[in-house]
Amino acid sequence: MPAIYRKPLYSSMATLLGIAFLFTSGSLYAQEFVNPLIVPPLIEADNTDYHIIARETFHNFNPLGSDSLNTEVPAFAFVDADNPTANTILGPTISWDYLSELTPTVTNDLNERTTCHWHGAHVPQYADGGPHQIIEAGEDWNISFPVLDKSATMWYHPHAMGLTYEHVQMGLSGMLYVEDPTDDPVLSFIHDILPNEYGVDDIPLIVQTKKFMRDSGQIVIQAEKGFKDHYYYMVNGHVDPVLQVPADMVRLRVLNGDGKFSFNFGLSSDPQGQQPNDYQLIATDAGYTTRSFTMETLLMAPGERTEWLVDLRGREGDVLYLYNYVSNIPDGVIGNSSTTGGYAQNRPLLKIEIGPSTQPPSPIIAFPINLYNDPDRPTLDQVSNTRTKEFRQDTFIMDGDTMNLFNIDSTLMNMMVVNDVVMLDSTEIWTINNTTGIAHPWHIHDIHFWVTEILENGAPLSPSAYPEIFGGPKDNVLVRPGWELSYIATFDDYGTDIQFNNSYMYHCHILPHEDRGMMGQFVVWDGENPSSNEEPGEISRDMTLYPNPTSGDVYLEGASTETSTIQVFNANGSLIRLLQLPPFEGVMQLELSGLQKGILILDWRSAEGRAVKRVVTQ
Ligand SMILES: [Cu+2]
Repeated sequence: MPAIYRKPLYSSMATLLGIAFLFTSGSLYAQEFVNPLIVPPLIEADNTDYHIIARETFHNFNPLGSDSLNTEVPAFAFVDADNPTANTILGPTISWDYLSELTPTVTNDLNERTTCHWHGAHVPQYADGGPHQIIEAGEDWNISFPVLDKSATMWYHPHAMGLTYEHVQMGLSGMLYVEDPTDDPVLSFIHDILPNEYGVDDIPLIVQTKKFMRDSGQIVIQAEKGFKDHYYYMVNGHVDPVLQVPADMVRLRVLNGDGKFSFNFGLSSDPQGQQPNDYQLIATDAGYTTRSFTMETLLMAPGERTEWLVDLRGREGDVLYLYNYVSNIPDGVIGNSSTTGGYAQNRPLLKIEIGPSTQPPSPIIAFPINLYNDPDRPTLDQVSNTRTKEFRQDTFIMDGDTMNLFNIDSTLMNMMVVNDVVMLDSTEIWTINNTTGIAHPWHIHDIHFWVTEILENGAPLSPSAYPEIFGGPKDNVLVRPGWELSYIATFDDYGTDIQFNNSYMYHCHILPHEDRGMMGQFVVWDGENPSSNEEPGEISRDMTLYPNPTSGDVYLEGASTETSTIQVFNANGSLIRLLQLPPFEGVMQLELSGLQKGILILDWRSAEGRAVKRVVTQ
């Protein structure tokens, strides 16, 4: 193995000068389909104290290809501490059992901070791996928590504030499976009828893109945040790989692990994608669909997972391609031709060669098959609160520069603002409105949701036309321009007091958007003392807020020698936001955007005393 590469491992915009694109013309690289598909090693579910390491590595993304990308490229990877030499850029596939108690360790052997987020998992805040759970360079992250998810295909990736896209592009991501619980009769029956031999008839497919640059002879991953450039498409870390499967019922677990692009997946025997084959959708992000749905193409946004059954019985000797039908990707969805400057084109991504049957006969005779009606799925009569989030594009002034940024509710992510307080055990309807011209994938941590309604420019869409959105539980969904998408979810477990490091995230899963602040935080409040750090105390001083009433920003004039907090209540006395202020003397802008108009009561607690004041927003 070459010596560890100590130059910057990825190029940012600041270092673009002097670096050449790997492509010199506008054409795509030639497709060869000579690289084997890598199946990441599996960490079995009985390994409850598994240990993974984020580290620097080298990876050949095109090891048998004739293209100049056939070379060792500096990268980052998660590796299994017990099997660190596995030749894969993707992390091991980690398997969890329902209700098992896990005590994993994540070691950061990089030269910079990172995190490890279990995307899709219903875990405590301290184990979520979001921006508050930083693992500094050289440090271990030791956590323990129970598995409360059932039967799902999830994944894990870094989530450090401002660094997520770079770290995922460098290679840090892996699959996370929750196995079917054997004590649930329905799920264990489903387990018995579905293919589940890992890497044989149950295949993980992680689809991503990367851009490469040549830097003084060394090819490096280029992780800048623009959209209109040359990308290599890869599955499980190899460009244009080949997979051998038996002529049996085969299960594909597909993850869009890309940071930017949506893909429109189909299967075809034709390298030009003619006459796509049917396949069966059997699971969405967070678990099985209620029944199987026959699909021809399936639009998947960054962060989304689906599981498919492909009936290959009797097809020994045939070839199928996993195909990206770019020409059918709707307007405004990043990944179609116009949003990539014409770069994205209809293209096969994976060649599947069908060999002889090796598996026992599948008991499935015909489709559709009934799958799982989750008894814990919330119903409309349980709803106790609704809230609306808006995808927007607004002008922000940052360090003197005017920037036009995608955001949620006119607010950019602030680690010290709890944007939403959700009551423990409540069932809520959230509506996500997209007022921008670009589709954004909404992802929320902690919970799974069920989409209840989509309005497109005010008119309802038919759920039967979107089984990949309405057919099963989700944690990640593409909200297209002009859509108002509503979902129902229950926020049970893991109630806490209201502190910033007890927050879960919601955000756009186009990672450059997330990194630039298209993210917010919520706390699941247990209803006890809002903040156990502070006793309420007597109101001991005044504060100056202006303008009041206000139609926009609110400023606090005053001083505090230490970090202080402001609890924001609505007219009903519900705590709806928490702000943390650094020590200051003078005027501090308060982040109150995105809250409903009306009377707000601000309760400021600082070392100097407590002040309470009313603000009217209009
Ligand atoms: Cu976005």
